Amino acid sequence: MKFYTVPVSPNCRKAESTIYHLDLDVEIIQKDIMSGELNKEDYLRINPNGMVPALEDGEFKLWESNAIMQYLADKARAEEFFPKNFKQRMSIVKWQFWGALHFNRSVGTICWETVAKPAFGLGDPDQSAIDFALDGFHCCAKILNQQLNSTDFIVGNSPTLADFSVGDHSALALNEHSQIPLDEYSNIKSWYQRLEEIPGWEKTRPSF
Ligand SMILES: N[C@@H](CCC(=O)N[C@@H](CS)C(=O)NCC(=O)O)C(=O)O
Repeated sequence: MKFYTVPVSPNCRKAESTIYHLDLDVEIIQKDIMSGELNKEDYLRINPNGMVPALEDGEFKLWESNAIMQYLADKARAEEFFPKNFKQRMSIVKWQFWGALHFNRSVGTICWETVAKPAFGLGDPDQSAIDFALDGFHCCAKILNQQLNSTDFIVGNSPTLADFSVGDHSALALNEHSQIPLDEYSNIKSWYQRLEEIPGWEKTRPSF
């Protein structure tokens, strides 16, 4: 299999970490967003969106990070990480959708404005965008913080795809410049820190 990725991207991080966590034999291919290579014909044949991550397994091509993660977990027969039991599996899928559609929209905006944009030299944080995202963050954070009240990870006491998907911004959110109010949500903060200690996750930590 071949996996196309870029550094720092949370969408790439969660899928690439799944490869390392499950010890899968996959060729990692680093792409460069700024060079325009994602919009060249040969890459658009792999992902017509011109985005990373993407996966090739022979003739089969897959994009969308959460779909890639599910594919990889089933390939690895990772029963604990992505169980076959239908209700357990759907409990994980539910959190993957929630992460993509709700929680990480807010977290992503705040991390982009406060950590990534300045680190890439792309200008100062836009405080109005941050404030708007903070409202969304508080709504979602209450739910996640409550979920993490009695377990170390989102679905039980060991990591699953739910944690890798919902936690994809962990390093940026824990960054000293991030304006994410993690001190108000201690369960989320310690869960993010717990994620950062998982070897396969740690391996893809951004350099800032
Ligand atoms: N929903 C997609 C989002 C992928 C995405 O936004 N990828 C970004 C990097 S984080 C990208 O490739 N951006 C390149 C561009 O927009 O030109 C997924 O989960 O895979």
